[in-house]
Order: sequence, then C-alpha cells, then structure tokens
Amino acid sequence: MSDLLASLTPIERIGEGAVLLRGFCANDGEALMRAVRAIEAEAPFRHMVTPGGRGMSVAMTNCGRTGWVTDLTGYRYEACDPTSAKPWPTMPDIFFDLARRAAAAGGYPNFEPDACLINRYEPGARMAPHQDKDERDFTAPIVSVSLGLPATFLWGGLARSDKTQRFTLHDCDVVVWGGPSRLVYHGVAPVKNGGRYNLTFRRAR
Ligand code: MD3
Ligand code: FE
Repeated sequence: MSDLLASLTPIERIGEGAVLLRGFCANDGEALMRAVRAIEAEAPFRHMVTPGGRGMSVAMTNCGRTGWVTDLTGYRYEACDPTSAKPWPTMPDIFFDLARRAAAAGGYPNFEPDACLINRYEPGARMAPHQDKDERDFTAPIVSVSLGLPATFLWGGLARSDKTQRFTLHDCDVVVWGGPSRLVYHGVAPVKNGGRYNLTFRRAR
C-alpha cells in the first residue's frame, strides 16, 4: 500500500494500546505471499509439538534472527531451525518494512522485530487462548498480519477467565498490540476452510 493510502487506512481502536488496520497491506498481499513461498522452500511448515505432547493443528515456520519453537522440552526462541539445523531464513525487507509501518501507525514508532512466526491454518486448525510471553521484552508491540481466508479471532483480557470478544480478520488486515494489550489472552477459533496465513512479528531478544 502506498504511504498515501496507508495514511488513509481507518484505524479501529480495539483495546488499550491495540489497533486494527483493515486492509493495511492490501497493495502488498501478493508480494507477501511470494515471500512466504520462498521462506517455506528453505524452512518448510511443520506441526510442532507442545510440552504437553500434543501436535499443534497450526503448521508453523519462521524467518528472522530468531524463531519461535516448541517441543517436549518447552516453548522458546532458537536462532536455527531444529529441522535443518540452519539459521532461519532472513526476514525479507517487505516484511520488516510492513511491520514497522504498521507499528508506527498504531502508535509504536521504531519497532524493530527480530522474529516473524508464520502460521498456516488448514481446515480445522485453531489456536487455543494463550498469552505471548516467551519474549524478553514486553515493551515492544506485536504486529499480526492476516493473509488469505478469514478467521475468527478471540481476544480476552489479562486473566484467562476474562470475557472474550470475537472479530473476523480478513486478508491483509493488520493488528498492532502493545502497552496494556501486550499480554492479553488471545486465540483463533477453528477455521472451516484452510488457506489462512498469519505473520506474527515480535521483538524476542
Ligand atoms: C494479542 N497467532 O502465533 S495473531 C501466535 O492468527 C498467535 O495466528 C494468532 O496468537 C494467529 O501467537 C493470532 C494476533 C496476535 C498475536 C499476538 C498477540 C494477537 C495478540 C499478543 C497479545 C495480544
Ligand atoms: Fe499468540
């Protein structure tokens, strides 16, 4: 999207420190998906295992200086892909620039993501409500980019028992979560149709 159009994106405030930028990356959707294809050629999507021993329904890969992984020993960030023992693919400039522009639009200038987790949702895939707390520094926001088919996003509060709001995230919607929203519980309801991707940009270290 041109900076002119980006500046015209309606900014929906969905919570304290959290904004939804509908269609923010609409001009870049195809280039972003081409970049996902190139990353997956180096670091294929895989179903990781949680410490509890369950295979995740969402298939994942990463790019950037470090990547989020889980196995029987726990959740953590790793500089290398455990499947290949090679460093994760470099974060493409188009990813980094998008994350930075979105964060700035959401009120977080100078975001420097070092990790991009790429989630792929096939039919029936879901993400149970959780907090993102494996990062060193919670002062940086998280930027999430939805690509492909829509999904119902679940977003609660700082306690697991807090009431959950739902909203639909569509192709090229971008959400920025920071400040008081950084540690809210969130998840994704089971998707009926596959073909949804989500890029989650974080400052992990
Ligand atoms: C709200 N992914 O990978 S992204 C995840 O659509 C994850 O694939 C979901 O949750 C997905 O950890 C949701 C949106 C998101 C990411 C991080 C958040 C929302 C967040 C952190 C705090 C609050
Ligand atoms: Fe999350």
